[in-house]
Amino acid sequence: MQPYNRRDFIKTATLALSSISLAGLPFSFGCRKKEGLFSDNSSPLSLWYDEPASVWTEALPVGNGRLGAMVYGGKENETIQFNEDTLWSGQPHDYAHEGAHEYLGQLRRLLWEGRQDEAHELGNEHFMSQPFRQTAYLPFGNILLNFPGHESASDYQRRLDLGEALSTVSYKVKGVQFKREVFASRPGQTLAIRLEASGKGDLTFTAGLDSPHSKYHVSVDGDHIILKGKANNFHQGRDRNGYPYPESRLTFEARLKVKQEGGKYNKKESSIEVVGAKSAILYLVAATSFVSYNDISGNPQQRCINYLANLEGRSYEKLKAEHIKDFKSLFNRVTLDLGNSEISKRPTDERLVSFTKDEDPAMVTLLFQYGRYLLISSSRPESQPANLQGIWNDKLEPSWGSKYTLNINAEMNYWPAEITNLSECAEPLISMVEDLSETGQNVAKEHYDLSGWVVHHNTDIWRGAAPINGANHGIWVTGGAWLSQHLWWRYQYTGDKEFLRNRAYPILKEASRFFTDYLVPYPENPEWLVSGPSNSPEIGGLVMGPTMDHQIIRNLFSNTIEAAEILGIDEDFAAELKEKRERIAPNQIGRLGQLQEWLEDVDSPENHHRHFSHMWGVFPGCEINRRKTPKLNAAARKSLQWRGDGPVGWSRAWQVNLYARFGDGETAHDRLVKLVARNAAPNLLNKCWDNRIQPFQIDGNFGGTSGVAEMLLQSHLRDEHGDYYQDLLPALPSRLSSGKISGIKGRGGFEISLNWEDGRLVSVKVKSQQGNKLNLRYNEQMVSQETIAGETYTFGRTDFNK
Ligand code: FUC
Repeated sequence: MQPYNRRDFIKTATLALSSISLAGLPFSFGCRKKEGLFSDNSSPLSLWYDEPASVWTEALPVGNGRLGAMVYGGKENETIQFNEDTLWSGQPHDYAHEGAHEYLGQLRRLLWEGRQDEAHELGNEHFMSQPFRQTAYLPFGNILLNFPGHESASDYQRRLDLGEALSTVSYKVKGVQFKREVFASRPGQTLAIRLEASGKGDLTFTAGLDSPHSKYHVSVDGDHIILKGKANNFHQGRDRNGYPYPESRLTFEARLKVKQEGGKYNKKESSIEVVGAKSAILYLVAATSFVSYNDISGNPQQRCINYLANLEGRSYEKLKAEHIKDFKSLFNRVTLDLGNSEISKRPTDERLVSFTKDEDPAMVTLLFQYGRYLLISSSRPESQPANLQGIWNDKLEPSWGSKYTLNINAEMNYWPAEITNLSECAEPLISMVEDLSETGQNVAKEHYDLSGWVVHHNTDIWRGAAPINGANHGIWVTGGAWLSQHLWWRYQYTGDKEFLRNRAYPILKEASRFFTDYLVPYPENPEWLVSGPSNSPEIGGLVMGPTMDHQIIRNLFSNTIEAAEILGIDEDFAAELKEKRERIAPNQIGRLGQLQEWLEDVDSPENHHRHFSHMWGVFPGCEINRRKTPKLNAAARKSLQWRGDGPVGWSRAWQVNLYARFGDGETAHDRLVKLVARNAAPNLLNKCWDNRIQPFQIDGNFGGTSGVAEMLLQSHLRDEHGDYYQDLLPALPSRLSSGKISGIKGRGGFEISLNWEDGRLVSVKVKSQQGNKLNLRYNEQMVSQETIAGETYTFGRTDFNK
C-alpha cells in the first residue's frame, strides 16, 4: 500500500517540535496583552489561546466517547489528529498461563522464608501472563487541511468551549474573517467540521487524510476521502520466556466527506481541493473490525457507510444543535462558581504560569469542569472506558501502551463519575468489569486453581487478566476487587436495585468467592488471614500480606455481604464472608506511629514513592476515617506526610482527595495547585512526571475533579441505621472561601446544591431521589430529615446552629 504524501500539506513546520524549550522552562510564553476576537474571554468554561498549537499537548481535545480528536488550529496547515477507541494492537487472546498454580505454594513458601529474589525469579519464569506484556491503544489518523496564504493570519484565536463542547478557530487574512468549528457528535457518530469565510468565494483549501500506521492507503471516491489500514504491531517476536506475541489483526477505515457551499470542487488522487467557496462542511466517520474482546469480525467499511448514511438529510445546524443538547444533558447537571479575578480573562497558557501565585479561583472551576468535560468526551455507554490517555493518543508506542493500569490509574479515571453526577459515563467501566469477570475466571483457575475471577495490575481491550511485566509488581491480585467497588458505588448513589441484582451482585459474589479460598493463615498468628503472593503497588517487591490488599478485600466482602442482605439471598455465603472478613489481617500502627504498608513494621520516613497504596482505606475506601478510627486516621496521615507532596501528577491528585478526607482543605488545595503548576500541559491535560512534556496521563485530570468535589461534599460515612451522612464543606480551603455548586451527588440518592461565603455555609438545597433519610452535617451540627422521593428540601445556616 502507498502511504499518502503528507508533504502536500505540511509546508511549514507546524507539526515539528516547537522551538520553545518545553523542558527547562515549561510555559514561558511571554506576556501577551492582546484581546482576542471573542467578546467574552472571561467565560470561566473555556480554554483559549492566541497562537496555534505547535505540539500535541497544546492541541485541544474533543470526543464523543468513541471518537476523539486533537485540534491544533494551524493557520496555513490545520491538523486534526483523531482516534477511535477500539483501534488497539494485538487480537483476541487468553493470557492465562496454563498450570501456573503448580508454583503458587512454592512462591508462598519462598516469601515466608524471606527468599524474595528467588520468588521473583520463579514468578517471572512460571507465573506470568502469556505473553509477558499486553497490547497498546493506537492512534488512527490525521485530517490535514491546507489553506494557501493563511500563514499571514492576524487577530488569531482558538478556543475550546466546555459548555457546548465546541472547538473553534478564528482569524483574519487580508480583511477576510475565517472561522473553523469542530465538534464530536455522539448522536451523529461523527467528527463534524465547518469552515467559513466572511466573504463569498474566499474559502480555498485542500483536505486529506493520513495515518501513522505502516499499512494504509488513501483514495477518493466522489466526495469521500477514504483511509483504509491495518493496525501496527506494538510488541513483536517472542517474550522473555519464548512465548510469541500475537500479531495485530484489526483493520480500520475512516471516511471524510467534503461538502462545500459555492465555489469549485477538484477531486485529486488522494485529496479534495475546494476553490472559492463561501463555506464547507466536513464529516469524518471511522470504525474498526472490533466487535468485542473475543470477536473482531466487524466490517469497518460498512460501518463507515452506515454512519454517513445516518447523517443524510440532517443539516449541519441540526447536527450541531443535537450535539449541544446531548452534551449539555450531562454537563449541565453540575455548575460551580468560585468567583473570577482579572487574571481569569487571560489566555489559558498565561493563567497556568501565574496560577501558583495569583488569585485565580476560576482556574479551579475550569479544572473541575474540564475533568467532567473529558469524562463525557471519552466515556459514554457502549464506548470503551477511558484509558491512560482517555481516548486521545497520537503515538504508535504510547507510554505504558495507553492501556488500563488497575493499581490506581483506571479507577482514578472514574472517581468523579458518581459524585459529579455522571453515572452513565461509568457504564463503559462497568461493562469492562463484566468482561473481566469472564476472562478472569480462567486466570483464577490456571494461576490459583480457584473458582471466581481475579484480575492483576493491567488490562487491555482483550481483557487480559493475568500478571504482566514483572513478578515483583505484576503479581498483584486485587485489580478486579478494586474495580468491583465502582459497581457498588453505582448502587450507593443511584439505589438501582435491578442493577444491583442483575449486574453488580453476580460480579461481587464471584470476585469474593475467589478471595474466600485464596487468603492463607499468617504463620506468626494463624488467626489472621493474609493475601499473597502480591505487592504494595510497585514498591517493595513481591510479599505476603500487603496492607492495601487487605483493605480492598475487606471492602469487597463488606459490599458483597450488604448486597446479599439487600437482595435477601445467599445467607450462608454472606455468613462465610463475615467470618473471613473478621480474620483478615488488620491495619497496623507501626513503631513510628505510621500506618504500616506491610505486615512487618519496616516503613521509612525517607520513602517518597509515588504510590501510597496503604492509603486506600482512607480513599477511595473508607474504613479509616477521622470520626470512627481516629488513631488509624492519624497514622495514615503521618504515613502520607512522609511521602511528601507526591512526585507525579496522579499521586498529587490522589493527595487532593486524601487530604480532603482528612478534613484538611489547605493541604488539599496546596496539592491541587501543585497538580496544575507541575503537571498541567498548556491544554490542561495532566502529565505524569513533573517538567516533562510527555507522557500525558488523564488520571491527574479526573483525580483533580474528584478532589475538588470531595472538598465540598463527602458521603461515605453512615449512622447506626445505615443512613449516609452528607458532610457539607468538609475541607473548604481558605482560597475558595466563597462560592456555589449545584447538582453534586451524595450517597443515598441526594442531589445537593451549596452556597457559601467567607468560609461559611449560607444555604443548602437537597433533592431527594430515593426518599431516604437525609443526614446533613456541617461544622459538627446535624440536621436530619425524613424525605420523599422527588421532593426538594432547603436549609439555611441557622438550621445548623441548634
Ligand atoms: C503505574 C505508575 C506509573 C504510571 C503507570 C501508568 O505503573 O506507577 O507512574 O502511572 O502506572
